[in-house]
Amino acid sequence: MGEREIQRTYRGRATREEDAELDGPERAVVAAVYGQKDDDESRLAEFGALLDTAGAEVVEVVVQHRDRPEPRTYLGKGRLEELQLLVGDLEPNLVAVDGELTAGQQRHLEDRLKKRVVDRTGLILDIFALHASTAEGKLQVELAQLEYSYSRQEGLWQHLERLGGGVGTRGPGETQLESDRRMLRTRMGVLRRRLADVAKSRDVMRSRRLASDAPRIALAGYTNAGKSSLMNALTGAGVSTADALFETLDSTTRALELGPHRVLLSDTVGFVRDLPHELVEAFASTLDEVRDADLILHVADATEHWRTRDEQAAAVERTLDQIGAGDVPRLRVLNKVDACDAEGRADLGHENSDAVLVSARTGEGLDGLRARLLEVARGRLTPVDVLIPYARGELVSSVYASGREIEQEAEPEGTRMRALLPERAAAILLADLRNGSSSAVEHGGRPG
Ligand SMILES: Nc1nc2c(ncn2[C@@H]2O[C@H](COP(=O)(O)OP(=O)(O)OP(=O)(O)O)[C@@H](O)[C@H]2O)c(=O)[nH]1
Ligand SMILES: [Mg+2]
Repeated sequence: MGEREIQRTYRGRATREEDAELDGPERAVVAAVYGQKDDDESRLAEFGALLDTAGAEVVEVVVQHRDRPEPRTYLGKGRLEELQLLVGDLEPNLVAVDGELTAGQQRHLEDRLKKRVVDRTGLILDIFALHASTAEGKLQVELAQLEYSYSRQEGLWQHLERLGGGVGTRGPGETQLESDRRMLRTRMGVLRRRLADVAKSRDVMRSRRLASDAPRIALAGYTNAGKSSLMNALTGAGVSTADALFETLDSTTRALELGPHRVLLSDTVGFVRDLPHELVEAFASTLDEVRDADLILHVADATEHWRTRDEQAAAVERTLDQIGAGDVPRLRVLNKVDACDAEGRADLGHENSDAVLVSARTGEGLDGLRARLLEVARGRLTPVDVLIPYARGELVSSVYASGREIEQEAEPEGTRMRALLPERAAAILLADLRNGSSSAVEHGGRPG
């Protein structure tokens, strides 16, 4: 099967350039069912930002508060009538639903409103399609989109089956559905195999990184928190940043030198509330960097209201659990403090006593962050303090080969060396010394 451009979920255009050629953004009416009243504002703001990133502006909003959506129609009767009137009045390009629609609900709404209806998962997939730039990213997005369509078709299929077969369900419609599903399955199989191949070649690089002694540190957090900006501020990596959601899809890893130490810093895709599970699965291998990290820098946006930040942090933690990174140690980083006033900063300090406050924009707090990362790098090394007999000069070279913070001093019986060594190198050095002249070995106690 030939390569094909990934399709955006709710329209055929595939690039930002093509979007820009249109006259302005598409106009969207938003509909949502929310459980609690008090977080409408932050939820709608976030959904608006998602739409904005996808190239649409919100012209009107209809929110209903209830525990769960109406099974068949999503909104209740009254609200749906209201929405229908609004849509008739405003003539938007689409209706965007901040929630997950079943295949049946989506069809019902589209039939009723005579407009394109996009749900939250569809919208997020759309943004991923828009931002995917590497071959791997494109494969991952296409796989996620197909899985999404596939599960919707299953819904449709069950719907037909529930009708019990017989008049109106037989014939080409049914066959078409089956052959569509077979095609989807075949294509998904191809994509999975290709992704496995890409992952294999990436594994070679990854295992090289795993073999290196440098601690691996992953930036993770809510989308738009400033992870890539922080990556750039620390390493000068030149990763693209923007006031857009899911600007980053592919992982980037750079070395960060901290005096005599170095760590490997990785920037990855951001998370969001209710991140479609299709995407989490499709991006699983990209998220290896996070799962295998020695430390996760959980970056959060200090300018958000604390309640929103708490919810975002909870969503990030859930996703980290989902990808198997639940046990990796965390360091909280609150970014964008330059945009907080004095009072806001004081509150941040009280609320998050062990978080590091930084600004990727002004560089404020980055020294403190570097100091924390330095601690991590030092903490992974084993301090040694040894006396190496003059006859065994090769051991002095071996300390220089992998040691950090090395101190050397000539003593009557040999060379005194204090250093921080990777655990394995320390074990080998001590064993070598023991084999040669066992009396020379001492160990423990930090140099300096
Ligand atoms: N005021 C202020 N804005 C910042 C700071 N850091 C990042 N930003 C802005 O926040 C927006 C998002 O920054 P990114 O670095 O792209 O965020 P990200 O977390 O990588 O986002 P995704 O890759 O989309 O998940 C951009 O508009 C940045 O200019 C900061 O320290 N202060
Ligand atoms: Mg980014």
